[in-house]
Amino acid sequence: MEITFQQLKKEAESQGFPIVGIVKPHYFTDLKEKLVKYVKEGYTFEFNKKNIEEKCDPFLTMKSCKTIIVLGLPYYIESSEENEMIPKEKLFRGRLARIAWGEDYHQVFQRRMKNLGELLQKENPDIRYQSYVDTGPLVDRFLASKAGLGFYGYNNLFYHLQYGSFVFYGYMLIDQEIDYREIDDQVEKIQLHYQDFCSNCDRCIKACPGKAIEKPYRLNASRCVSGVLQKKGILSDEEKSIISDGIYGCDVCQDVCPYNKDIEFSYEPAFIPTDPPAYPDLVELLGLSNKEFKKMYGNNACAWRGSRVLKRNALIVLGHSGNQKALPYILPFTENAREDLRDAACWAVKKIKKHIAE
Ligand code: B12
Ligand code: SF4
Ligand code: SF4
Repeated sequence: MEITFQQLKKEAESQGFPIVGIVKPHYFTDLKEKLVKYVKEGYTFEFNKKNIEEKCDPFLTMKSCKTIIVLGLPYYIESSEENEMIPKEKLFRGRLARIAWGEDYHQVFQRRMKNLGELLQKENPDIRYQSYVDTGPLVDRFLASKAGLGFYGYNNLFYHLQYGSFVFYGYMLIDQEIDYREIDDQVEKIQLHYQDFCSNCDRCIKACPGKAIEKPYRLNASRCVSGVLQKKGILSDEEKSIISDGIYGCDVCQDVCPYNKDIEFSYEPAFIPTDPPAYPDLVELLGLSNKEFKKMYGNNACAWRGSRVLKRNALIVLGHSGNQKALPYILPFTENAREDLRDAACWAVKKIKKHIAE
């Protein structure tokens, strides 16, 4: 029995996905052009070197694919002191970007996509599906734009008209057609992704701490704080200088954007920060054993890079504080066996001493 778009929307909403769209799979020639241009201009990133053909041809992932279901999960939680997202005192606290508030969105997505897949199979036991979020073979934002779910901002983020840019996207490839006639009214919206919604605005470009938005729609990932904080090993002094209080992710280009004012909040309980809080205690983080780190941070989106990267970032943030009271917590790391931690600690000590001397 053929599934209708309305049915799909209802099922997806029942699984906590308020944003649903569909894309008819085909070879994405327009994406290919963009990716080839990206590579020619040198805008590649370590996560970005996967096979271009795989990104442009959904049939290489699922030969029998008939529909791509695009799902969006808004994550802009209202901040308030009551839910302890705002620190009572800011001394020696770092900041997690909103992508790392609460439970890891990859886990939330995968669980819900599995439930949705099973619901679809209840109606049609023959359906086969493959689901992905963030780390899949296709390009999440490109699919969202193809499904007519919103538009691109100059900051490279994809905007939903109701929920702004604070939305995660994932997708499911299924081997069954959905009645496309029902989304004919979206056809016009599908063209949205090529329109310029930002003309006369450059707030994100100006506010970006790493000057990573080199021109509209073009992100230099090697200068993006979010990318720098994920890097392993020793960071250059220039990289250290663009980190302020962030230990994972950066929200600056989204926070300054007028399209993110008055957006609908996400009431998603999974994304309310608990342990770790949105502003983790850096001294506590530096003292965690691997086992304790796993317990506290294991279900958070920032955990995949491991405790060493976060501890290195915490040392750099302490350095930026310029506060000599942080020295007793940093100094032991200047003799750490790990070169990256030693380097970050020595840099932080120098930074604080310079601050005191000024
Ligand atoms: C690698 C990666 C990163 C890297 C590099 C990003 C990059 N090079 O663009 C780093 C670590 C820096 C990063 C940072 C962030 N990321 Co990231 N990242 C990814 C990932 C895994 C792959 C991106 C990719 O392959 N890009 C390839 C390029 C070609 O595609 P694209 O990024 O969609 O770029 C589009 C635009 O450039 C646009 N475009 C290009 N030219 C033109 C011209 C015109 C005229 C127009 C209109 C559009 C346009 O078309 C491209 C195709 O869709 C995706 C998940 C995924 N698998 O897709 C998440 C993803 C893009 N990231 C996401 C998020 C949330 C972030 C951060 C906000 C996290 C944070 N708070 O720190 C920052 C934002 C940085 C920013 N300003 O974009 C979300 C974005 C959601 C959204 N609403 O847009 C995604 C989709 C993850 C998810 N599944 O939800 N990320
Ligand atoms: S996430 Fe931060 S560093 Fe990256 S582009 Fe946006 S403002 Fe710049
Ligand atoms: S801040 Fe301005 S230029 Fe940047 S994405 Fe928002 S509207 Fe576009």
